[in-house]
Amino acid sequence: MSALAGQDQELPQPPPPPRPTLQEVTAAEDRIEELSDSEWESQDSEAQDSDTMATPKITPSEYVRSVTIPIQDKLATGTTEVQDETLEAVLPFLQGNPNDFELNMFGLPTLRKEAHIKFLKHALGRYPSNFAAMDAARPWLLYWSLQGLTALGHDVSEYGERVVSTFAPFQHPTGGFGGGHGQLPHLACSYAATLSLIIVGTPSAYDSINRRTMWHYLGRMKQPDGGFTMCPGGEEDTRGAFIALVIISLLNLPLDLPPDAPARKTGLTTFLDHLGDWIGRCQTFEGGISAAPGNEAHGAYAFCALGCLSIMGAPASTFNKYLDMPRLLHWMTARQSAPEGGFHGRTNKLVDGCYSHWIGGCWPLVEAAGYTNIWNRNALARYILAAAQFKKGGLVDKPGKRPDAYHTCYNLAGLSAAQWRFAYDGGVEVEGEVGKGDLGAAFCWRVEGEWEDQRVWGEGDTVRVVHPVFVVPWGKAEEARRYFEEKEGF
Ligand code: FPP
Ligand code: K
Ligand code: ZN
Repeated sequence: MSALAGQDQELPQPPPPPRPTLQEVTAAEDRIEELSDSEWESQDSEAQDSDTMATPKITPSEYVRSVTIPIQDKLATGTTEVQDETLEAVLPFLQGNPNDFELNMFGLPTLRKEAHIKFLKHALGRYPSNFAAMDAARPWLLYWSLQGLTALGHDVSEYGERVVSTFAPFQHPTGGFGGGHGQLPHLACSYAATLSLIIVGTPSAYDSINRRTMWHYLGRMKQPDGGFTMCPGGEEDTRGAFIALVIISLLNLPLDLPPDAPARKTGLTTFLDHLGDWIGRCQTFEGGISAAPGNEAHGAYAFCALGCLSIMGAPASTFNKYLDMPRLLHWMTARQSAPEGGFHGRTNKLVDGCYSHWIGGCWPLVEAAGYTNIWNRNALARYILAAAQFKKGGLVDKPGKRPDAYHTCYNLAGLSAAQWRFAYDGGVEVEGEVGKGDLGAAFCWRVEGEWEDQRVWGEGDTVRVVHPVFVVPWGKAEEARRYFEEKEGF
């Protein structure tokens, strides 16, 4: 199997890196914590006398503040054990440079673009037989690889024609895309296919999407309570709501439900009916957002919910209308792991590079709603550069894990959220601007520039701007929407 038709390459099988022990990592720290301030000082002068620099020139209390390890619960549980193991795996990469990467001017590993490009090009190639279980995820493998490559500044036009011909048989005669030829359509596949074709961005890529049948297919996913299912009879969750609006907005489909949409029987007439209220019902007691009303708040579903609201209208209006923002911000700020600096997806769970996007990508959206400067973008960039880069290329969940296209794509998208400053220009009318029709809100973003005042990434460590709502290269969403706005009807 291959993500992309017509290529013959072996997927690299790099060995996992050696894992340092917790003992090695924390031995010096334990010794520091056992010392009083005065003992510390005498140790320090002894060290200087013997002309070695065994301990840093700070007091224990300063040290504890500087590493910001949160207060630890004395009760040991499965949760605290895996958290300790995670710290054991991550700390050496934050404190040193176990992979001997080249360092930037801030002493952090540089973004190893060429190695990651090589990894993603391989990810577009052939897979070993055990990847057969991933067959229905081929659209995803293509999207993650293409999006990751563009974030790294790689020109993907060499793949354009093959992307179009690969997806052509995945499109179902009744609308939407499946995971392969002959498979039933599904919103996840339709999302990955649509974004991949929009990244290619040629007229033949655009025209390969049957917009009329897609509109009918999305109409069949709309539910009487306002949400969307992922396939007929499938889960109704915030992914469905986000994906439906991404596709309607990018392809400039009519906002009216098609005449054959079952939800019309219950009085609904447009894709937006009851949608904001349904998203609001997904906000939980913790303040975060879950897949569906009553579930546990989770980063990936929160991004989908905020992305959906960002397409429905200006974030400042839709977020404040449908969500309790102080509670949401409280939950979001608690998702940044300390001292790791990366994000985890839900309460009491582990830092993971993919949440660099699922949570990291929520920040530009809430910033567009007016809530700024309440997350640590440098800590995220540090986790990605120091802990999430695999030695032989590709990015990972956490040290000790193997790289894959998914974690490579979403670490890089999270790095874009950390590095780039956006402004939301809703209401500003510019001649020739796209997105003036229905669901045009996500076309009102502007790139202000890179964060410059405080940063830990060097010139070469900057990724290309990733669109904060559509998660495609900056400019590609606008080009697609313009193309479909200029088309008469379907
Ligand atoms: C839990 O996995 C994670 C999920 C159930 C989220 C999966 C959903 C996405 C990745 C979002 C998809 C988005 C779109 C646009 C379709 P886990 O329990 O292994 O991870 P955890 O311990 O980090 O929660
Ligand atoms: K995980
Ligand atoms: Zn992950």
